[in-house]
Order: sequence, then structure tokens, then C-alpha cells
Amino acid sequence: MNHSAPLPLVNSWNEWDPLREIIVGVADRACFEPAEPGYRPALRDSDEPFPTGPKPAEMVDRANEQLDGLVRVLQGQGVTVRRPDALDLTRPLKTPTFEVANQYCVVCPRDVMITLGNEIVEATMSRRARYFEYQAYRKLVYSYWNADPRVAWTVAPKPSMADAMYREDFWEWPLEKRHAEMHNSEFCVTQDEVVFDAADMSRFGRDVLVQESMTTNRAGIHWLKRHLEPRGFRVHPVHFPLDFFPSHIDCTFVPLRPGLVLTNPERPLREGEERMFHDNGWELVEAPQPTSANDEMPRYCQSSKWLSMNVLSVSPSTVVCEEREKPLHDLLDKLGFEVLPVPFRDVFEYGGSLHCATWDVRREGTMEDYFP
Ligand code: DAV
Repeated sequence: MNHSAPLPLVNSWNEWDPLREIIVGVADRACFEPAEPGYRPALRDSDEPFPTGPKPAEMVDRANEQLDGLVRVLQGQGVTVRRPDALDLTRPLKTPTFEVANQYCVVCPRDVMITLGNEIVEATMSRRARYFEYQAYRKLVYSYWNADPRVAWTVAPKPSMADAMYREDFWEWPLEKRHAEMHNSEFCVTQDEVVFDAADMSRFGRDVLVQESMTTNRAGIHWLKRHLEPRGFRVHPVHFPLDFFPSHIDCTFVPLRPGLVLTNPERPLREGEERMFHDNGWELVEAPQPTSANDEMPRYCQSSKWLSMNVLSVSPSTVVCEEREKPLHDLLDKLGFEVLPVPFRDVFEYGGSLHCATWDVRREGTMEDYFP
């Protein structure tokens, strides 16, 4: 790399190169996620209805404290940290094609925004309550885009999110139908419109994995292919057929450095899809069981226990992990990583852990070909 030329302000080609600048979410004014055709929040421990409306102030404060703790750890590593705008998320939304009672939160930029080299891509999103979440990041995007002509900015086509875009009976499918449909990768979103969340992607230099899921359909992957492949990327659709409710790849398949991916032992890749890794000498290492079972996750958390592996790389040798996940710390230690433990469980009910709650804007490095 040429060290005399400063990096473009937006420059991130993979999940692990040395981190220079990152966005960390904020919990201010967050609401409970509303039920909608693309989503059915539920309590694990009771049949009571899932709460609605704004989250109580003390919950928001607890999450913000932990988000601020992550910010301090990253700053301690010399990383520039910026934050999105706290939108007013509490009012009902009405567009020509849908209505929803309120928005959700701006805690998880990873779901909405992705850096692909020197380009920022805003995802289409898949849920009504998250349709306008990009607005929280627009000031940041403009600041990068105005300051550096090398920065590209693309907004993916917004879907209608009308009733017909969804298969609402998905949520009531009996287990047998779920088994059958899962192999066709058919979930709650139909294939008629381009739909993807940014967090279904994982970046490996020239190669970008995209998970087909509840939040990313085949039309979405097709759009990404047609957008990215002329720019020198290769887009690989991937599937984890044992995950009945797949959403976002970063609790399932998590690259940590060239040659090493942390994998989910309960969610193997579809047969054949691991070939590019084996053929190129990459090691797939299974994550240990999380320290909490699914029913021990925080009460309003809708994610699985595998938030344990939702780690954030500061460099190819330094990884931020949730502080309770000691078995994972030990594994990473054995693999030669320095682990920075951070308490983060109060953030889980906002949709994710350390990787979800961030969006890396600038890392060192350039487009490498790890799978020649
Ligand atoms: O395993 O529940 C959660 C992803 C959160 N954005 C899971 C995936």
C-alpha cells in the first residue's frame, strides 16, 4: 500500500482490516418494534402481547451507557467514532403503500448502511418500521461525500412494502411447511421486488457473501450482483438451511482475518457453498456455545443466543467481544487474538450486538483477492 496517499474518507473492503473510523448507533427515542407483515415480535416467556410504543427511559439510558462504553473502547484504540442523529421514531408513518404505528431505533447501522470499498450503499430494508432509518445517517453520508470526491454513494431502490410484497402466513407455517420451504429459501418476503438489509452481506475483499433470508430475497441479491460485479466485486449468495428464521449473516458466518472464519455450529453452510473457502486454504472454526440459552436472553431481545458471535474486529488481531462470552474469548485467545471485552447485553433488545451496532466507514487496506 502507498502510505503517502491518504486513504479515501470512505474505504472498507472487509470485516477485519485495521479500523480508522466507525459509526456507533444511539438508543435515544427508540420504540418497541411493531408487528408488521415482515416481522412478528414476541415474548419468549409468556403469551402477553409484545409492548408497543416508545421504550421506557431507563431502558434507553442503559443501552446508551453500553453504547458509550463501546465508543470509549474504540477511541482507546485510536479509532474515530461518529454517531447518527436520533430521529423522532415515535410517530405513525403513512406512505402511499403502507402504514405503520411507529419506527424502531437507530441502534443498528449495520442493517441499513454498508461500505463496499469507497462506496456507501444504503440498503432497501425489508421492514416498514425501518423504511426511513437511513435518514439518521444522511448527515454523516453528506459529510463524507462532500469532503472527498473519491466517495461514491448509492441508494438501493426502495420497495413498496405493500401487503403484496409479503407472505404474511409465513409466521403461522407449521414446522413441516417451514422445513419444505426453507430449502427453497422462501420466507416472509416474496421475490417480486428488490429487498435486502445490509447486514445480510459479509465482505471479503473482491468477494461479498450475501445471505438469502427473511430480510434479503433473490431479487435483492440479483440487484447487488448487477450493481457490484461491474465494479470488480464477485457476489456469492449463501444459505444456512438449518436456520428457520435467517436474518443478517453476522451471527452465523463471521470472518476474523484472511484465512479464518468463525462459524455457527448450529447453522452449517449449504453443501457446496464452503468450497471456495476450502479450495483457498481458509479455516472455518466453530464458535463455542453461547453463555446464555435462547430463553436466557434479555426479555425483549428478538435475536438468538448467537449474538455471542456478533463480534467487531478492530484489526486482524484485535476483536471486541461481549464481556460474558468467556468461552469465545478463550477460543479467540488460542487463535492469537487480543480480546477487548465490553458489556453489551442491554443493547440486545435493539436488534443486535457489537457488529450490528456499528458501521465501519474507514479501514486500512485495499481490494484484495482472497479467493483467486
Ligand atoms: O441469530 O438471531 C440476529 C441478527 C441481528 N441483527 C440471530 C441473528
